[in-house]
Amino acid sequence: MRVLVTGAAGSIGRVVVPGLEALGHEVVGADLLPDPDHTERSWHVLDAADPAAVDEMFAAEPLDGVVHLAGVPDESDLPTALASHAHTTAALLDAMVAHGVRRMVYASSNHVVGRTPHEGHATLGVEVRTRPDTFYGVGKVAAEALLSLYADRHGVDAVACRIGSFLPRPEGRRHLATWLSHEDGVRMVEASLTAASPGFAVLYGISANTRGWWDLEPGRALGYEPQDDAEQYADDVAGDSHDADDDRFVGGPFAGPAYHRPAFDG
Ligand code: 15L
Repeated sequence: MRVLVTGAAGSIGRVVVPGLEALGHEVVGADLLPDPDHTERSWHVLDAADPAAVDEMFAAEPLDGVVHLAGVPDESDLPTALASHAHTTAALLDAMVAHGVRRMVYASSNHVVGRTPHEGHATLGVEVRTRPDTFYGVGKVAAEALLSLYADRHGVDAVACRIGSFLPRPEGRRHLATWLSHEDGVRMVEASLTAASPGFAVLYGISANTRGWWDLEPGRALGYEPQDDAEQYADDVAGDSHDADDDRFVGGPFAGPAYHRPAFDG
């Protein structure tokens, strides 16, 4: 497939872009920054929240799908979160409809349900109430709602991947449940890109962690079969570096008071 990857220079993009290329896909990169690899691949330096710039890019590039990774990967004020996650998604979806592109894979986040108490290792399904822990999570919920709207209105196939902790290896106790390995991340994106007619679908982008509390079946139904398990690092991660909020809510520290702030900072 010929795939646009937004946020291609970001922490996930730098793994997913070469991963998709290794699987035989042709990647068109888009980011606020130039191609960090200085390759020959097609690349657009733009803000994905700018509808005119996004439409111009689609007019120039024949595409089979979009992997939307762009977005501020941390908490911000509400206007920034909505521009970063909802406006970018809407601009891309409008361009997809205008230019006949049928598939979006979206980097959503576990923080859309981050304020859910996880109560030990009870499995959390994708059908639970969205329960964001931050304005970051609110922005991701809004983006997921846009995917649903465009799937219903325009028949776009749109897969929201609620990514956990995308890291080379777990760095703390919470990550034993939330880790998404780099290799599984590429598997997740590839499966979401190529699954037959998913319509609007949601999955948890998490590895097959022994201590995970996520229902991985919705991902498996789309062909995402995670291979890695954070448990192999259990002896290495610090056991006492997290406060009580880490233990109560699936969003970990994002759900704690350190992240409380007014919606409008300015
Ligand atoms: C995310 O969605 C964030 O982008 C990242 O900064 C981490 O907080 C990650 O989730 C996580 O939950 O570990």
